Amino acid sequence: MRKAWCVRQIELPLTDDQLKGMLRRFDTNRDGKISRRELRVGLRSLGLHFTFIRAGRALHHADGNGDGVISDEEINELAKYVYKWGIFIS
Ligand SMILES: [Ca+2]
Ligand SMILES: [Ca+2]
Repeated sequence: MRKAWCVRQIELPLTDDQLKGMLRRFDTNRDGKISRRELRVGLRSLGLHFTFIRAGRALHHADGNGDGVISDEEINELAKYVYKWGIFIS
């Protein structure tokens, strides 16, 4: 199970902008903020495992003002955090 934390099945590393663009698409209700649920669903759509835990940790890390959602200003922090998981696109 441990290996599943390391997502390396795809090849090219995402640039910062690509990653942010991808994260913005997680905002399915288009309110400009990414909720924990949207983050979880989005991560799952990338084929990641443990999305419930990951979404919780990422949100906790990136949600600077503690309102429970990731706003556009906070998306940079979220991108930095998610980047460490090594998400790659083919
Ligand atoms: Ca939203
Ligand atoms: Ca926030």
